[in-house]
Amino acid sequence: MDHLQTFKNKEKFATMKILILNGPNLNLLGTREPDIYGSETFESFFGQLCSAYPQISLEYFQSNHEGELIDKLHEVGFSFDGVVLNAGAYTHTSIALADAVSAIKAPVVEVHISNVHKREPFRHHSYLSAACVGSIVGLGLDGYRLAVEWLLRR
Ligand code: CA2
Repeated sequence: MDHLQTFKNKEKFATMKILILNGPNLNLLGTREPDIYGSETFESFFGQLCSAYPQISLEYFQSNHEGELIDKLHEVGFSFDGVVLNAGAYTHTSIALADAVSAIKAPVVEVHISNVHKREPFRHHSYLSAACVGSIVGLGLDGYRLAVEWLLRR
């Protein structure tokens, strides 16, 4: 029975596809403002994440353009098993991104590296939170890993 369960888990993980989607300016991670965002590049972190989860298919996409983020959500939203979304500053401005998250079938977990609630008031509101299954804020890059872990176990 144990063996069967392990086999079933492997089967499930083998087919799992998760997208990590980063918005504007997050391509600068590791190069500027290390006090807020840390000193690791996302590429380096993503390499470690892929090594930690060899049994699933992880894809990473970053764009500074709102429409490209929406297009990517449409592209994967009916075939992937989940999306981890850090929409950067579009979090606080974009009804269009919130509509895209609501429109797709894949569950979307919102992640913010910094604790937005400890920062300027304009960062306290997210248009995305209500459309997402949940949010992780202020835990640094580990928030992405925790979001992936949750998507795997749901
Ligand atoms: O804490 C987060 O993850 C944010 O989504 C980051 C956004 C900010 O607008 C949100 O309020 C919270 C900003 C991303 C900018 O990333 C940079 C990284 C390194 C250097 C400069 C900017």
